[in-house]
Amino acid sequence: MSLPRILLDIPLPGFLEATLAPHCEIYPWSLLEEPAGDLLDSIRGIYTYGHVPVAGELLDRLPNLLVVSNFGVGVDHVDVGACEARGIAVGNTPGAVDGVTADMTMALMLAAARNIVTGDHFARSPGFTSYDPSNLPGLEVHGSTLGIIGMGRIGREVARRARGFDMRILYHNRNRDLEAEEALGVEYSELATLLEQAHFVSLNVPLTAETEGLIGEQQLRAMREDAVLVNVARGPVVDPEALHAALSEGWIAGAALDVTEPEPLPRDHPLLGLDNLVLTPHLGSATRRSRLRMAEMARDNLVAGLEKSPLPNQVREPG
Ligand code: 8YV
Repeated sequence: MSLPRILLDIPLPGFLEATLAPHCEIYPWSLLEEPAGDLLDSIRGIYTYGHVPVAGELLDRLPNLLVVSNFGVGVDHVDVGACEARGIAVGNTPGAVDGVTADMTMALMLAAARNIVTGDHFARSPGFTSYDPSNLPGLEVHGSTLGIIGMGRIGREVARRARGFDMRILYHNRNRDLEAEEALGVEYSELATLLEQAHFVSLNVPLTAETEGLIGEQQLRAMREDAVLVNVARGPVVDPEALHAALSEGWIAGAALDVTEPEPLPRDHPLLGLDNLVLTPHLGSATRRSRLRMAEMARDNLVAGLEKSPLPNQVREPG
């Protein structure tokens, strides 16, 4: 019996492709350049890895699509409503990325606060000739105030870690989370108060119409001058022009971004010239174990969708 056919947005590394190969026949995204016809009609699944938009017009070209399986938790690139309207199931990988993304949040916060990247460059440079106690004074993480925006699964993991650093933890979320307050000792805060008080502001929200541009000029100006902004969520949550102004004019002390808008930033983007910015290339969930967990979950969603069974992790349009 022939295997169901799926489209893959960007080529997968071998160890990930091996998880899919027994279950489906994989076609490249470039297939969509072909005119409508039997091959496109035969596509039953989409596996997204590289964040390509999966929305209306594309879905119209694949009339027999059953499932969109996303390798990752954030499905901001998938029009879930349009899929639901066509009876197409959408799957993601919650849980697989929570701990690692929270680890990355802490790593970026510490890196920005303690000049890890600048310090590394300096320690390798000819300029480092002798120990100097006035070198690169940083900010203290322990005992300071952390503001977590988005108290979902990742936000909670960040809070758990921050408790080990004796931080006071404020959080802002669409809904107050009394259980998290009780379990993690976090304090609910209006966004304005959080921005005004936090030494570190961590963005842990999904990208939605509500969170796009959430941190712009007004919010950055409201932050403390010694504050650091950490974004492991999605680039468009932060306005990049406003962030550049904030960092170069000293409205805030620093930022650490694992995600940007656009991503990657153009090589001549002014943010790339700033020393008070730590930047990583979307490594939030980049550990080998987490990649494998994500691959297994994404495969299970894909296979279930191809069999017209309920997905183990199905995304639903809110409301
Ligand atoms: C993934 C992520 O690596 O899970 C997510 O939402 O942002 C990342 O951890 C990415 O989505 C893979 O394409």
